[in-house]
Amino acid sequence: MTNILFDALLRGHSANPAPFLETDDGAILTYAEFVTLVAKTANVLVAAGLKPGDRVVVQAPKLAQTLALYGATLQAGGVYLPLNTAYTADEMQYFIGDATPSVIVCETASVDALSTVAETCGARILTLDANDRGSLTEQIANAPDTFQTVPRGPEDLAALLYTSGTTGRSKGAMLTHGNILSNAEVLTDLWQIANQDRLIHALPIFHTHGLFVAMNTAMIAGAQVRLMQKFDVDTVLSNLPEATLMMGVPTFYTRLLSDPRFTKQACTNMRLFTSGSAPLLAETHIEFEQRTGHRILERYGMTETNMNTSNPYSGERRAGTVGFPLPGTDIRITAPNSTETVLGGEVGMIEVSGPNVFAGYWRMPEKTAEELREDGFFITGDLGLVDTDGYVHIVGRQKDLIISGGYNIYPKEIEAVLNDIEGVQETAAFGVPHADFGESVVAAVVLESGAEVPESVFADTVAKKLARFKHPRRYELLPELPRNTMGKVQKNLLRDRFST
Ligand code: MLC
Ligand code: AMP
Repeated sequence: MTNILFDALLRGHSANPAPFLETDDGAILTYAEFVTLVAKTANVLVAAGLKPGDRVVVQAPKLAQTLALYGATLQAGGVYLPLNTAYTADEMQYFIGDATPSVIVCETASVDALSTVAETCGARILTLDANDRGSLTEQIANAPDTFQTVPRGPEDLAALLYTSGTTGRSKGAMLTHGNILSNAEVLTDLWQIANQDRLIHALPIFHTHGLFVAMNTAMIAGAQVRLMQKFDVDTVLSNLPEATLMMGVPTFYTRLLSDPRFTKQACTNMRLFTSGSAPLLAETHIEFEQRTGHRILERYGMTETNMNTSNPYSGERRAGTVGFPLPGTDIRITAPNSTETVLGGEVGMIEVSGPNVFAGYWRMPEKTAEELREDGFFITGDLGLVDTDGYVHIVGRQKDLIISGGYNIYPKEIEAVLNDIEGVQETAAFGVPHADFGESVVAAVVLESGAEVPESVFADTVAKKLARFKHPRRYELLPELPRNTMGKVQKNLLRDRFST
């Protein structure tokens, strides 16, 4: 019996002695050792109560063991649900309550905050700390090192990745084995990833980019991965000479360019730099080529759809574009609120269909129906056009979303927290240009007449509820918010006024 994603990623590596993961402490795990670690981990998850189809919530440091949790969940037929390590207890409680996992893996320091919600949904908590210790590691030491892989087909769920809503609550995007595998195979082939590759992996492993795009393609190809705790210019520079491949968000590349040690000589072995998750400025693309001789390959994706488009590996990588639809993926550009496609070259809504497109939102059929059309096209919320040469350009976003350093921040979430503060009448969160993160968050606040609220109250309240990367970096007190004749807040005016 087959388990299509697990088989493609790991089955062929059970006796592969080649190095797979090299961590910051210099430790190297071979593919064969990793497959054994995955099997042991799967035994622990099953002993903790995991059954096929159950969710495994993971909020854990970036370790080889954390990646083994991903492999083990797949092998045991579970649904992997990774969460940002920056999320607060409030945020975590929502995700756990919504996903009702049977196993939660978190750091020891988070156990108290999560135990009530875990109990409510009947989940067992296992711990995994940054030093690779905790109850998970202890149980793995005594676990059997083989595991009978649970069969899974293309329609079975493999992962649940939360993405915030432009209105209301975060939604879990249901990704099937077929979605994830098809996309990983296409990218491995298109970008010619092979076992001679050595990948600089500085992305977090709780999002599509670092987990699926980077790790799945590496595993399919049998490539080596230099797994870095986080993006750090010094660590990347010292590892560049042996590397062939790097995947990053634009902030990685602007930070590298601001260091004079980042030169053509530093990249002599490099074969490919890819960028995505946020717009790469054409000027960064051009400066990068002048400095290194490499043209960054920009691609476009999202949590619900995996990757949609990519600039070519061999043809022209065009600055300011995200390239062509991936093989098997269709892109259409539609007129506002319709399925009619616009005339060639005109701007409209980017819609995507193909085997990469998710199966819908977890337990939210109405939201699924709003965004996933009956003919299989997903309404991305991104505005774009296809030029006469077939390159897709993203020109804006219809969805109210801020992308900061590659992380998505939904203004609605910030506004809801601020609006609850006593004395606050209304608020509007919006993004302004930021040299390092691309965009950063500003909140405009209107107080009730006569109310006085010190700024520290805004910052403290937000800090209790929301992950640090979502916090407004500035608060602006206004007598009222600018609105159009329909009463809608004109965030573009706020953006223009406060972009300095
Ligand atoms: C960290 N901080 C951020 C931030 N990251 N604030 C806003 N936006 C971010 N992205 C906070 C820190 O908590 C810190 O708070 C302060 O900002 C400065 O931290 P730093 O040391 O400069 O940040 P650093 O740790 O270096 O992180 C920056 C980063 C990281 C860009 C390296 O954010 C990152 O790895 N981003 C990648 C995100 C990603 O993988 N996205 C893919 C999503 S998938 P304080 O308290 O010190 O002020 C997707 C689909 C697709 O979108 O197409 O790929
Ligand atoms: P997420 O929901 O976190 O997966 O983020 C997906 C969003 O990131 C997309 O809908 C786009 O708005 C944005 N995005 C991803 N890649 C690119 C890119 N190359 N250029 C511009 N925006 C991008």
